[in-house]
Amino acid sequence: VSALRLILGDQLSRSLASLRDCDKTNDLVVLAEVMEEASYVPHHKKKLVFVFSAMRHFASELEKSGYRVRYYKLTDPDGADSLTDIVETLVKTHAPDRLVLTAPGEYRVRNMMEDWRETLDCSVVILEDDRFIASHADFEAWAGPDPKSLRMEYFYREMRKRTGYLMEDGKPIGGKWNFDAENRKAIPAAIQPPPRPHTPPDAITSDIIAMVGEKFPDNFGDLEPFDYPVTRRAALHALDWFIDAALPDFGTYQDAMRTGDPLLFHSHISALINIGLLDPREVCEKAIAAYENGKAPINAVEGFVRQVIGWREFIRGVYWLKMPGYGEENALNAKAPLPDFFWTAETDMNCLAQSIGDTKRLAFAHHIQRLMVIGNFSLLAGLDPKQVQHWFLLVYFDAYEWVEMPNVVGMALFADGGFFASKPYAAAGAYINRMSDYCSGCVYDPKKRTGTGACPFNALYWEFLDRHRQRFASNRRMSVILANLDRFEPEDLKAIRTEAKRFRESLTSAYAAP
Ligand code: FAD
Ligand code: DLZ
Ligand code: SF4
Repeated sequence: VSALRLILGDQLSRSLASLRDCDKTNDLVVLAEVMEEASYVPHHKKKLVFVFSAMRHFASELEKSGYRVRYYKLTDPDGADSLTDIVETLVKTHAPDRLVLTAPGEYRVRNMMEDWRETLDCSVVILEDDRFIASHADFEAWAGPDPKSLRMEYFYREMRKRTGYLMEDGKPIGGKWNFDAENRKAIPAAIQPPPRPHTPPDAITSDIIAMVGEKFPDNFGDLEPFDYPVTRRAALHALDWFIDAALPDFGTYQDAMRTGDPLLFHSHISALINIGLLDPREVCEKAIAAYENGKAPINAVEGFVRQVIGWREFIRGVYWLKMPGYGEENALNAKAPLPDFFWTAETDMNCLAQSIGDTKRLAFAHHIQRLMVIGNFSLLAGLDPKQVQHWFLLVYFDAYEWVEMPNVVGMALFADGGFFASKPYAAAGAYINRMSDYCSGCVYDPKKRTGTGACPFNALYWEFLDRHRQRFASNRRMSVILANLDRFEPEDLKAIRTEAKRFRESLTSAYAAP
């Protein structure tokens, strides 16, 4: 063997840097299901099925294309517990000249690979993961030395210029960079999203479902029904469906939430991009083609492209800039343990029961459910950022630390003190009531601030602002909100404090995380 090429479970792209110059005759491509990766957090059962099945399908496609592939199943008797064990064994048996790798998404795995440089008896080559549009060096150059704060919007404009996406003569198409103001509508009951294509399990996926059921019975979430794309072909089919059927209304209803349907007009492709089955450039280019062909409006296409070349790339940049140590940040000194209902979805707060219920069922919830329901609750209730990160990393099938951590630490919890969020994403019941149908099915009244039947988000919201008043006083974007707080009568404020405290004390956290 000349080169050993280890492909990680989220590197399932034929265009991957470490496959590009592969010598099909002399090189050995390796993919390995290992317990260490399968259990660094107790992943949702559907996430495990998704990753393993996509890995097995990818390996089998490589084999069909003539690559020499060594695939380790989790249950193989000659398997190993960790990626380190796998490469150590293979280097001993095959004595390759070099181990060729594509840089991993996570810091933890990068450290592991750096250790291999010392411990393995062959050279270790780590190539840049150029499936991302901005390299680490690009992002660092844009951010400048030791930045105190960064804003996605400016990074996004650079990315638009660099890719030329939605640009004409150096200017943004449609006359402005951002059409977000048009993308905040609630969804009327009469509007039904078009039916999605199905991808029922094939024999490979069915085997894995049985294996995950057996080996991970106590992990969070429903194992079945499993209906996610696990091949490049099925991923492309899902993308094409989105572009044709859902993209036109994606922008308008991007922030809307509806009972029983967390997908609505969303693309549902985050996991497919993150694992490598779809490429971020191709998804943007297909969306832009739909705009150019008059099939989707600018607010939808710009909104979508911004998520992918803006937010996704920015979030990754922040992660690598702030690691190590980012996960430890706790600017608001939040210490409360995760309530049991995060695991059971059993709470009489309907918005949380629905959003966590969707998460349990599907290993998915859309952005506003994550940010403005579950994240917002975690922020207001002062939940420990480490526990919240752990939860978000294990429950979603698109979750890898590089994308989960900044979204939780920076966006949802303001635990980095506002490194990239100009103000906390805190909201009372009125926001959830405006953007969803959850409140009509809830025992609480979103319009009531305190007293019997009042929505708990309301007292929590005002008490949160009251608690952090000093910190937010110098934030210009918070001044109007704090001025409202100042108008409360002393007895109102007292009731808010008492009820928020009582509510927080009523939360139980006895359930052991899986
Ligand atoms: P769409 O709404 O259709 O958006 C299109 C694409 O844009 C997504 O597929 C995704 O690739 C990208 N994108 C959009 N927003 C973001 C963002 N904030 N960060 C990174 N990419 C983005 N996304 C993950 O991929 N993995 C995570 O672990 C994850 N954890 C999150 C945790 C919290 C607390 C929050 C608030 C957001 C998190 N997100 C995460 C971002 C976002 O919620 C999901 O990417 C999105 O819901 C996926 O659904 P979709 O594919 O239908 O997205
Ligand atoms: C998420 C995941 C899981 C569950 N299992 C594996 C695995 O068995 N083997 C593997 O190579 N990768 C797996 N992955 C993806 C890795 O965790 C991911 O590559 C790293 O977190 C780096 O982003
Ligand atoms: Fe959530 Fe409050 Fe609405 Fe109930 S009333 S669904 S708790 S926002």
